[in-house]
Amino acid sequence: KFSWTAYFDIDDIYGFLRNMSETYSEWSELIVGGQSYQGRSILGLRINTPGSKDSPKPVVFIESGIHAREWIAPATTTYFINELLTSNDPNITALRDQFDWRIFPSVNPDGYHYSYTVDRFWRKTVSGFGSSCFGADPNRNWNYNWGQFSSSNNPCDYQIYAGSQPFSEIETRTLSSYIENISNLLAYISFHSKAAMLLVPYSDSTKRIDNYDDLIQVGKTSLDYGYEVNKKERYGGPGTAAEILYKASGGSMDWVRYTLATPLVYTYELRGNSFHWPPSRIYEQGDEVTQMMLGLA
Ligand code: 0X9
Ligand code: ZN
Repeated sequence: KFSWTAYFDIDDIYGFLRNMSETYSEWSELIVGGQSYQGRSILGLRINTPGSKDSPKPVVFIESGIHAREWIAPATTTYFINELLTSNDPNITALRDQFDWRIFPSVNPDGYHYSYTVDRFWRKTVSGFGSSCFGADPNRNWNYNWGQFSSSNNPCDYQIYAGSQPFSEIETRTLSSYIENISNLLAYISFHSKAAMLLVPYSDSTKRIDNYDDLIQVGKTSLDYGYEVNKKERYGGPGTAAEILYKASGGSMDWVRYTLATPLVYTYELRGNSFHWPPSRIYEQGDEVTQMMLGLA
């Protein structure tokens, strides 16, 4: 039985999505954002309450779990889906009705399963599984300034191998083409852990993008809302990864911003003092993210 008191493997997460799409079929549908190396679908949920056919709503895209070991991200994302579909809080029902949500709890499903069953700290995809070194960092593999910063060209690098070329990984290649075909994309949000900070594009440059001030202002409001849950430690930022974390190239958010000129693009680094943040923390993180999404909206 699916819950937020434990971490679940990919089949259970996908089972939850199927279940929700059946229970709330008027408001939601299963969507396939791409494919994985081992033949899994990148499954997500579209949440779009009726009445929007005539006047399309702005799309908010959530990409979560691109790094396999950051389990709090998929757990928080399913928590948020559950809030959107089941809450009676008028703020949250308004949030649900206001946007056309595309939410993908685990965009690296093979890596997540490998982390769940074999190697807890696995971060990459599992492409080329069977050879002595396999997998690439899917957040170094997107086709914008590929291979520049915090990127390795060594397939044996456990963390930041950027892949043999941009979009060498089927996950990033298929997901990027799904994203390109979305019209009306207002916001692209990526969930990672565990730096507890809010990042804005670009990650490999301190140069400020044209709506930087707006992004920071909206981001601050999002963090203020989140603070009401934890009330002790603030998230760092908002700021660029280049300024407040480290420079990194080939990430999804930079590609989305550069290629699609999406107005609102953020990476939320969720909390944790280890990639294995105890499951007892899922509720708090889920509530915090729900508030942060309200702040953003
Ligand atoms: O290094 C990363 O990919 C992210 N940090 S993590 O510890 N979760 O691995 C930071 C991502 C910053 N954003 C982009 N590079 N697009
Ligand atoms: Zn990450």
